[in-house]
Amino acid sequence: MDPKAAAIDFDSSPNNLEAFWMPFTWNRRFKQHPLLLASAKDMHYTSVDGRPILDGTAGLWCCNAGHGRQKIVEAVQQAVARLDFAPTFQLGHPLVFELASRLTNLVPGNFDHVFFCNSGSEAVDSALKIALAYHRMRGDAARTRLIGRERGYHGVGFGGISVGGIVKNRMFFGPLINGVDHLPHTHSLEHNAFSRGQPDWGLHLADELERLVALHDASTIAAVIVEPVAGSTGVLVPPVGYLQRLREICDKHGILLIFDEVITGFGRLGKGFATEYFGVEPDLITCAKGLTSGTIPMGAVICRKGIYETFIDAADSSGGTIELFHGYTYTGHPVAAAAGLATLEVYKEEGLFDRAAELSGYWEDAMHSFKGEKHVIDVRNIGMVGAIELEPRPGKPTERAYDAFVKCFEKGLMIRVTGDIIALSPPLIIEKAQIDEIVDTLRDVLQHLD
Ligand code: PXG
Ligand code: PLP
Repeated sequence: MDPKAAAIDFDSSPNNLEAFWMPFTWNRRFKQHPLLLASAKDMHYTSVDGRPILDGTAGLWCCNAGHGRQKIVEAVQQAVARLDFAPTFQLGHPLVFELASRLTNLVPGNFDHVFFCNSGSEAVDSALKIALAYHRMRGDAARTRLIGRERGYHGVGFGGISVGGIVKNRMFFGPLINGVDHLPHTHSLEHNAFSRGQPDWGLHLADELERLVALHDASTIAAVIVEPVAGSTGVLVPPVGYLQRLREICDKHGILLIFDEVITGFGRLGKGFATEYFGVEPDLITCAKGLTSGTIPMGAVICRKGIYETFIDAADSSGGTIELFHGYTYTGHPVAAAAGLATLEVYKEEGLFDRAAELSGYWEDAMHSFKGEKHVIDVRNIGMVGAIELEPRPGKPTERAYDAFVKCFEKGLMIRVTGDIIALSPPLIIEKAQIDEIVDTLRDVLQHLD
């Protein structure tokens, strides 16, 4: 624990909290019963009242190297003092080129260019735009349709919610972008409850892509986007062979495959990326979160060989122009780039991806020890991710899991809940004894929950 961690002086009365419109939060309830964090170091947060909180979720699936890591902190401090900002439109600065090269080296296979942005949502919208423009640059401009998946989460931009499959994230926001269709999700309590790792049932669901191709015709479809493991809607692990099958069908029909690795990237599954873990190569990878271990916002799209060249060649053949009419003020921000470089160093020096792989068996056993526990109707796991699905209270979905979340926080453990599913994804520096602590605290909470 950080010896400096202590209570801080903060007026947490509802009035003082009012102005901040909190994201994905029941603001009214929160401001009456706030849960506030003051500091963080390694595996722990400290609450404003000075209590240590074990981080069972790496913040929001992002702090894979743990908190307040000296190397990253110092890199950020030095970077902001040296070059606070530099445009990357028609200009550049060294760190962002270095980070792009490091990232392409980190992904096995044919990935050779990186586009930077500031979040997973922006990475998704960037990837969708790159996919659409790519086909147009190749003279295949009719390929405009995008295929997502039910229960997919791809952030909150209009592109991301359109291909995403979460009703509440879509229903309030009008017609969204048109020409989108969805694959079925792969979650089935009936067939797959308590699977360890990848479930055996569900490969046939990938063949639904053939049905969509038959319906729309391949010549109208630009790209398919999926999370290799759906994170946000409760850790839905792909059935054995499912991602391979999607790749085969996309190849057969000239459709780009996008893996949204915002959660699965940077060691979460015990490899750098899910593409390596599953042995399936998409055309575009979106990532964010673990790229800087959550310290500075940054996202990226990593492109398979041939994508970038297509843009360059098309621009050359029209006499030379900007190849991609897309970018953010903060694309490749120097402080974020410094954070990214330092984070990759920490992952490498500490072997954190291998560490995750080594711990994943212990983690799996820990998660599945909840089988038979009060309220538990499913346990799922892969790499250093776990989910415990609770039976909802009759007529009151989400309440039971939310109560578990608050009780865990009171007992010094941070978990994440989505619907009635508890999702766990600790920093990859976690010790076995801390895995035991997560299990003991959560078990105690579940046993006392109505
Ligand atoms: N794609 C995927 C697969 C994600 O998981 C995003 C895109 C969007 O990233 P940004 O950086 O724009 O938030 C995400 C983000 C949760 C939770 O509790 C998950 C995310 C974000 C916040 C909460 O499951 N995933
Ligand atoms: N809105 C206005 C008025 C702008 O000038 C800009 C950028 O210059 C943007 C939005 C986009 O901001 P960002 O590049 O940070 O995404």
